[in-house]
Amino acid sequence: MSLYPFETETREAKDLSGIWNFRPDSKGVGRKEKWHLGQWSESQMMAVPSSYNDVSQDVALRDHVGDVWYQRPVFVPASWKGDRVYLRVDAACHRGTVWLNGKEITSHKGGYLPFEADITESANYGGENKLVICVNNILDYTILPPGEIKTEKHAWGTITWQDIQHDFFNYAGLHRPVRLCRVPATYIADITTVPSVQGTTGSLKCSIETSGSTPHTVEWTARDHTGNTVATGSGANATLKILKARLWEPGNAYLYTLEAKLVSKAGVLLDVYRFPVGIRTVQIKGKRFYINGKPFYFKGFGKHEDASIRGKALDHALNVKDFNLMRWIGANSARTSHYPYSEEFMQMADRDGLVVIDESPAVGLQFFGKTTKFFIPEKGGNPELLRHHIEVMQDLIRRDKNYACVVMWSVQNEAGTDEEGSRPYFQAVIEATRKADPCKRPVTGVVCTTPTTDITCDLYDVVCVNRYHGWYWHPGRWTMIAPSMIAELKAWYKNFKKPVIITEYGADTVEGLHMDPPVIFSEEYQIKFLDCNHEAFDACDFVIGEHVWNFADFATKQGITRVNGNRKGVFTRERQPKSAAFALKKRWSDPSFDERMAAKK
Ligand code: GCB
Repeated sequence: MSLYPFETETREAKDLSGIWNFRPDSKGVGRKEKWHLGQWSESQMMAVPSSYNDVSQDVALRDHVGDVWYQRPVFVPASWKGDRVYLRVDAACHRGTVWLNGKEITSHKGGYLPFEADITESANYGGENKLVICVNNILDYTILPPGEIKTEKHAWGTITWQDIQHDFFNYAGLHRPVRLCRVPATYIADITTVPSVQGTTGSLKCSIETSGSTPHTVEWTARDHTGNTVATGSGANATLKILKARLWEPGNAYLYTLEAKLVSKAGVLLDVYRFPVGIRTVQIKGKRFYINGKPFYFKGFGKHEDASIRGKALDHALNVKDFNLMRWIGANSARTSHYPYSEEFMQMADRDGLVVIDESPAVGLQFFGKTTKFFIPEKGGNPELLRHHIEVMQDLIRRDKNYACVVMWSVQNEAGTDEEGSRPYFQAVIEATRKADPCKRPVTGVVCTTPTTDITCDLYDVVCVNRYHGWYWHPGRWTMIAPSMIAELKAWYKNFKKPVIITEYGADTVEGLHMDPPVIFSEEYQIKFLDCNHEAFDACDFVIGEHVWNFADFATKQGITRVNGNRKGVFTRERQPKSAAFALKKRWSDPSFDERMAAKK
């Protein structure tokens, strides 16, 4: 995977978003019948990017399990010959295989990270190319998130379905853009920046990976928002020093433009890449989390990439609305629960000053007493899962390492971290994560175990806990929330001596349902539930953050505990506020809130 395909004077990217030809492969015959040759006599229309599930009137497509096929013609300009040409697929959920002109050019496992195929040799320049992508949505125990295909035999027949252990609909398809890209034959393959601050000087330690045979030198320039050069450097590794640097701050982001140029010995520009970069520091000391040396209290949400009709697809209008709502309500942070979000989302967070906990797609590694079997290869577990998990963390960090908004990695959500085998498994994942990040950000994982049963939390820098007193435990009994939460939080701190973020607390709420005294599912209960939790958080000086579950209502699989999806949103799925939104806004927008949280005793 190379750099995000920003265009420059040496680089081009054609966004292939639009209507593609589409065929669900309900009988699983596509490969045998060579659908990859792209000679289709019939097909449906499909939007890219989109999940395919909710755009159809066909229940079989909504609940489809297996392959679907996408196809479209692609024109590769003759002028691109001699350069490096590649296809970039930003997200094929959950497995993608790509053919160009009938030849397989790449395949990839994992639905939330980009992958590429070099087509420099195989493209038909100055003419049409047949692009075919097969996307498979099957989840098993070798992929994140894990799942299982279940079969039940009855006298009247056999039924088969995809079983999942996570609480969001298994949307699938080409969820993010597909692009045709051109870079020079000798090009910038990757850039790594490590920011630091010394007094009023900001430093960016920059390093570059290049590819290609033309000998070259590297020139670096950092510019401010007016285009003024504020620092320069040269060489594959350089440290740029910006005097009187403006720092990237939560809610008050400042981004410099970093430019890297490859110049030939004869002084010819070979390649140039520019991207926005923020300077900030992150540190944990004792009970506090510091950004730029100031104590930071996380207030915000666990989110989802989810909306009606397009499912999990990138939607710029929706993202802008979400960022506006987060600012409106006074949120300063979010977790990319439960998978890496689009690069465009990360860029918006960087620009808007939204602090991000960047999470892997390891959700639902809960095997309910059978964890040993999955986590320990010697006991029959599949080593493929751990290998894939480590690879996903490495790819995520390669993709997101330069974003100032990312202040912590989350390696998992609610794994069975009280079961034998989970410790060596996560020890390996955490170690690989720390090793992969050049910026050495803190690492966490989100637990739902108890302070006495968890066997992994000492491995993390921050204890992140999902807790639902007054909802899953003692639903409706809100008077119990504050005392039971305080007792539990204190036990987490006593046992692990790390700052604590409550990464999930929330109550399903049907907008328009009013009950006084408060009763579960009513708007009044959501407010009461949040208030009682806040009373507990405010009483614990080691609590450094609160992320309400969830920002907005979202789709789940069908089940008797979900009435039209998960309704714990503070906003509806259409992004309208429930009453709790106004209560949260009052708490989080209070000018003294951040100061009070920072000074908690
Ligand atoms: C959790 C999960 C989240 C669910 C939530 C709920 O603990 O992390 O994915 O949606 O609970 O509402 O049940």
